[in-house]
Amino acid sequence: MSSAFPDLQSSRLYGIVDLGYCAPAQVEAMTASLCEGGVDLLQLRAKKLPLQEIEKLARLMHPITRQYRVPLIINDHLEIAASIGSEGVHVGQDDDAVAKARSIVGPGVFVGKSTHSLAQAIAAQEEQADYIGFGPLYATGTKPDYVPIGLQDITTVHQQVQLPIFCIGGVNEARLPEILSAGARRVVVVSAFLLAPDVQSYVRQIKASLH
Ligand code: TZP
Ligand code: MG
Repeated sequence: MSSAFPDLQSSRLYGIVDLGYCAPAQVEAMTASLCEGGVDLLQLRAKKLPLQEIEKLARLMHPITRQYRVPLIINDHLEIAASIGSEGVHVGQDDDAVAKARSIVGPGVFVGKSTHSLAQAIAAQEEQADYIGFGPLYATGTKPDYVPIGLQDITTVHQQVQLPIFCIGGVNEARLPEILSAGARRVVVVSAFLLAPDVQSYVRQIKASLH
């Protein structure tokens, strides 16, 4: 990743432009609001759009994220990440392995991995992911088929995994105190950001609680 971007260690707040909540026509404005509010990382996640459309959205987002020095991370699509030159990619348990992803996007691009248990988090560390998502902590409509893992493993995962750990799944302002008390240091927020009446100020409030 270019040194023009802050490193992952200093990143606390991760936003996702999820096309389940945000129409393609809103992506540009949403990207700007999330960046202006203060996300440290931003992902493009579009489970149902054709590849060409996803690439178009990624190309729309990238100049904005770059301007804010926010690394752009592409979910699932390694070829799109490689073709637009995003700063990161994110893979799930059923996607390509970290090494395969790295071989496609190149050594300067970080590779994040979703994990849904302590064992998967440890395995992702062994696989040399650059960061992990850990959750879903709570039941969430953004990933409806997953059983929530709760808060009880957050302390242990931080003891056993040295990678940056982003706790995810149902994170919102009301729950943040208990998530942080359980030992989380970094979070991903999706629907609570994208559905907020004032996205920028909601992001700003969450960010303030993380530092
Ligand atoms: N991975 C685990 S939970 C989740 C993903 C992508 C969705 C999180 O979205 P939300 O809306 O913040 O619960
Ligand atoms: Mg995936």
